[in-house]
Amino acid sequence: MFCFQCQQTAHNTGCEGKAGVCGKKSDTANYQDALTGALIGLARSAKSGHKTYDTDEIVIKGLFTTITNVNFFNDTIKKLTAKIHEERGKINAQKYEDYDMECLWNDNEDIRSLKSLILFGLRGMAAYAYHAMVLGKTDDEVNQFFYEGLYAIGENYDLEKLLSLVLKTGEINFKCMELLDKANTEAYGAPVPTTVPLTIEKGPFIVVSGHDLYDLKLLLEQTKDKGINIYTHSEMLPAHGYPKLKAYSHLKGNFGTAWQSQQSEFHNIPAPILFTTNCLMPVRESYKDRVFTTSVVSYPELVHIGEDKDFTPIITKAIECGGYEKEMNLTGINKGSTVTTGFAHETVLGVADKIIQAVKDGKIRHFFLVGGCDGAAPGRSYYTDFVKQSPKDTIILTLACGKYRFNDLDIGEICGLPRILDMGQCNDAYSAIKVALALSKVFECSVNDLPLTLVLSWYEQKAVCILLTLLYLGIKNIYLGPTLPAFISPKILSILVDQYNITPISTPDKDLAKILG
Ligand code: SF4
Ligand code: SF3
Repeated sequence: MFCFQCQQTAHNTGCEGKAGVCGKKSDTANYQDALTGALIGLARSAKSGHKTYDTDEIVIKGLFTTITNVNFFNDTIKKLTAKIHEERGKINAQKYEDYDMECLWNDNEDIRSLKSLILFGLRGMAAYAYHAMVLGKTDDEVNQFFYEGLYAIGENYDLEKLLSLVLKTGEINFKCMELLDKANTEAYGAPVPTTVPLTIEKGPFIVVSGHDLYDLKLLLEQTKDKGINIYTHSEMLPAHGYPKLKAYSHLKGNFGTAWQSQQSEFHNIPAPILFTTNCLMPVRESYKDRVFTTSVVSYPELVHIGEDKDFTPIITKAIECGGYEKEMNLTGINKGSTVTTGFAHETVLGVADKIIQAVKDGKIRHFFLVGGCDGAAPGRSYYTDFVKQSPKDTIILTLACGKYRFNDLDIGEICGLPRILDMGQCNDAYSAIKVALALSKVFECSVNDLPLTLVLSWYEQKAVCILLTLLYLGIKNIYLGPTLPAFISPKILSILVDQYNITPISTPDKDLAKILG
């Protein structure tokens, strides 16, 4: 096996040998490579063939399946690969070969670097396209680009051509995030500011993790009036801000913190957990009988909820487990008892006048977007310290699961606005970009000249596609950590540093001093 797609890759060079740091075994990694190679074969076939909606769906599912912490089950991966081969035959009578991923891993390091940026960006984007697709929203340009990008990985393109495709991945991902924003807000309403308790009430409950709001909605519907409470986990937290999800009175609060703490947080939990997407970690014995998967997530021996979305096994398990006997006052990592969410673009732009006035009056000196993935690396305490040390006249915009490092902190308000504004999941980077673009219009300057700095944390491939979107938009001076991606070669890094001044994080005080100068 060889895999270096995520931030925790071994020695920051690549996972090899018997298993990756995430627990993905070598045979699973090899099956995932075969699946990706088959997708490139399908893209070759689609070039002169006639792809259909089914083909798009297979491509999106295939890419999503290979994201870190999504799928650990060889059977599912092999079945999907067989389906890709079958589809290849359906759309084109001529047989196109699969691509051998070894060619990529052994390629010249700069070519490999750019192709990896494209491939990992496509994987991240596929997740967003999938969430939009289940809500009935697709976009031809987005779908078409999956084929263009995959095709390119199998070709001998030069650096220049690949670099332009890297930026195009960012451009198309922006469209894809816009599509998902539209799908989510049309289905569930525009998010509103919401305080979410971390207390777990007594009695049966179900914990829902991952990013898929549609799965959550279906489960809420199926558990209505059954005496079972529902708690979000990790990236599902922003669901509380959506009016049509909030309306379910048994959507009670949030359980636990970010994904990397699940093994200790789920240890002996008296309730089942549903994983709708990443990040699933190898499941421990102490809670193995209570983890359920659905959609593209799967793991050996766990019950998988299929396309009929009949959640009966989870409901039965919740009743059997019974929940806690008394209310549990759980807290966040900084001992806070509630967190807030729901500050998406509509809400923030709804108070734009107030924000603009506060900036003009000097009450808001600077905005920081401190967001992205969480993870287990010790260096990630940087983000907690950064927020704690940020001056009182600054606003922290945040999104994705990295916020669990600080979202339970009470760091005060400015002009009635909380200083920490949670804009949502990682895909809600779209909201942050919308707000930044709107502010740049008002202040008649470019986004790079706004009193705004992006301090990002990355882990998996959705963070890759978001980073590419920011680069495509010409956003400079991004602080990135906790480490730089292993798949970016020194030469490609120097291009990114020269053109975009991407800066590795150092220490909160040094970076704050530099930014606020
Ligand atoms: Fe290693 Fe990350 Fe790949 Fe897992 S996903 S095998 S941790 S690089
Ligand atoms: Fe987190 Fe896995 Fe990336 Fe959507 S849940 S951000 S790491």
